[in-house]
Amino acid sequence: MRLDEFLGIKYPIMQGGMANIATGKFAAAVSNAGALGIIASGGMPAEALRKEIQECKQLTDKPFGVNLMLMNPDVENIAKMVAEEKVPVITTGAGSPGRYMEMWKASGAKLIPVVASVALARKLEKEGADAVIAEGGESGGHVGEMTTMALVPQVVDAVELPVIAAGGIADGRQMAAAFALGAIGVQIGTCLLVSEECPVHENYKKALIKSRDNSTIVTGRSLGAPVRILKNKMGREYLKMEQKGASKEELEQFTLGGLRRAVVDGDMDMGSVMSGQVCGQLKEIRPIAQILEELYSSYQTCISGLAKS
Ligand code: TUI
Repeated sequence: MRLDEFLGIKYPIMQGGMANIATGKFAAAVSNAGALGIIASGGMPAEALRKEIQECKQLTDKPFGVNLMLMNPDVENIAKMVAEEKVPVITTGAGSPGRYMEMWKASGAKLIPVVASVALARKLEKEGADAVIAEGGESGGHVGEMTTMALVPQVVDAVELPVIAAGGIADGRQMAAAFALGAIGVQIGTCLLVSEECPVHENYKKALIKSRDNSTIVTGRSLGAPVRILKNKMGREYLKMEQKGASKEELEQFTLGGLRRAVVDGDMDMGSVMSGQVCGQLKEIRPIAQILEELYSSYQTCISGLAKS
């Protein structure tokens, strides 16, 4: 079954979490345009996230989801609250959601954790996941070690569950490749950052459009929490600090509030401008509906071209 049938939506496309960016309003806009919109919890407390969920419910009658960042300090309360709010789809990132799965299943939600390894996919299948998102390290933000190309088919072979591919997908060729690897659909993030509806600062969108294939770097490897961002002054200084063996506290202090500086203040020098490696493909700011329509129609053109050759 394809992701569009599985979720009851128009396209086999879902939106990635995107902390501090994917509000209830943004997720509703994505859902209204035919993909699955996802509200990101990021570092938000439970009650602030509840407001976003309620706003999303008012703005769309289509399915939507919530992404739980498992490193969130308020994760216990958030886990309970999303069950209370009967959110239709729950995705998770940056850890294993095993301990919450029973409670979420009882609320009727579809559970779709993000995995960056075969081992976690297998574990979550046993614990009751409905599908998994296999996310390669081409993606933005918190990343795993494996590439989408290597990870997706290995997860597809290891579990019976439907697999959604993520990381490195921004056009129809990449979407066709995801299906060729055995995925039932795709999760996209970076290419939606340059949508008209995306609430990031204009400087963020402009920086993405100016960027190239090799414009991203990964910081935080020494802490075991690698994060892909656009290369800037902060990223370069961070890597230097890591090379000099800076402590966890020093590094965390240095990036504290970095995502807000980028998203809200538009500080492209000292902000954490999270982005996937597809940034070099982004050329203009367009409405979400147009981005999705073009992604899907170019995917169809691509697969029909393959059939002829
Ligand atoms: O979670 C993400 N991407 C994210 S989270 C995030 S929030 C943030 N904000 C500021 C600084 C740092 C992060 C930004 N981007 N993607 C899903 C993902 N999950 N990628 C990798 C993983 C992952 C990694 C290890 C999942 C599980 C895991 O191990 C768990 C285990 O127990 O094996």
